[in-house]
Amino acid sequence: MSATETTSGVSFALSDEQRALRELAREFAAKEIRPVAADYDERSQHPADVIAKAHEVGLMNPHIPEEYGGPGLSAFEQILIGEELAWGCSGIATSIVANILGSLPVLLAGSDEQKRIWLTPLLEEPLLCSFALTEPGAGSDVSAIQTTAELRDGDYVLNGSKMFITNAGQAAWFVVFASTDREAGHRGLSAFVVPAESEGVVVEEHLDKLGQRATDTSALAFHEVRVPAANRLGEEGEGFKIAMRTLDLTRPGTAAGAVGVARAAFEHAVEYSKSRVQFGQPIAINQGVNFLVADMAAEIEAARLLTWQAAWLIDQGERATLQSSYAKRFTADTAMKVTTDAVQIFGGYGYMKEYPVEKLMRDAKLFQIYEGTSQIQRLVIAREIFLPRDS
Ligand code: COS
Repeated sequence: MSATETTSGVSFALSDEQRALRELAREFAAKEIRPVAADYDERSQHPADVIAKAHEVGLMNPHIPEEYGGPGLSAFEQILIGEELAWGCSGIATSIVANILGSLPVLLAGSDEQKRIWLTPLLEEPLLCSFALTEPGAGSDVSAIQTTAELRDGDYVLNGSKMFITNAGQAAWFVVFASTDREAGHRGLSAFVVPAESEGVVVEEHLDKLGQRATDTSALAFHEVRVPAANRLGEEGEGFKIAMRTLDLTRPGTAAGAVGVARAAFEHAVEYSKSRVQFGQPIAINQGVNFLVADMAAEIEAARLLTWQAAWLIDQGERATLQSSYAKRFTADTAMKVTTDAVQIFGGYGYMKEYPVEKLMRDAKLFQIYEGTSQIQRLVIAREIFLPRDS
């Protein structure tokens, strides 16, 4: 498909099962997430109890296939859930859906045995796993990873540090990307499953963030950490591609989260503009306000459709690098714009913690940064246009 070719054969109709799934997630977000969101945000507290409830009702690990004990939901069904959870609170939602990011490398590159060892327990109890890619000096530039994995007496020995790792302080295991061949650049990166309890693994600090504060984001260090060779995912040197293929699949989920945040801000803005009276009439009457709301509505709709398209393509078994980056870029920037405009509509009240929209604006900012900044998405899109890859 070319960069501007619209997909054909798309149906916007949800099946009864998909409607029920969305309703389950919506109700969960309304009853279990929204009432506690401000408190978790204020305390920057990991939402262990909400995660346990999400696990209990089957909203965690939707991507794990039935043969490993999971529900095996499609990418499209996963994003239906993702939008609703983030509508509740994107900080809490990120804590829940980060298991998808953490475990996808195992699903993509692991052997059948590795999948049974690492994925099945995630279904049995609310265990967390983390995707440990980013480093203090290697964020956008994944090929600059400095963590090393050296083969010694049949084990790999890991040394290095990781930064901004979601759920790192809570995870049972990490997928760590490390260099097995420094000379080979990105072709020298490999991926390993590292149990959190391994000797030499240090969760360094819980980082204090602007938004999505309910998500635990921590730094990690590895000091002479021995990892059995059986924990390597795929072959040596395949780590970079495993990371890229993972991000192709997770970016639509992140995009759905951005849509959920934008939708929440939109709903608050509409309600407020109908009830706030200035100059003797609701401010919704003013074109200056209702044009803002009209743009919000249209952009959220476009953002959702791009997200649905990316997920749909994945479900067709197609490579969705381009469409995932379209969705991630557009939804993140839309969430930032919509939440900023919602604060504007609330005026002085919008800037106050007492009202919900300042949190949404803080939360939205992270969508333009994590899982590849909006600039990296543009870079991916431009490369797909000018230098398309075959696989
Ligand atoms: N799927 C499969 N393979 C891919 C791929 C993809 N989506 N994207 C790139 N590759 C392959 C390329 O084909 C190339 O293969 P060869 O080694 O066979 O030539 C290799 O990977 C290197 O690709 P490229 O030259 O494009 O790599 P760059 O170092 O220029 O980096 C970007 C590419 C910038 C896109 C990548 O580093 C990136 O995505 N950065 C952002 C990382 C990110 O999202 N971090 C957030 C942390 S996770 S919360």
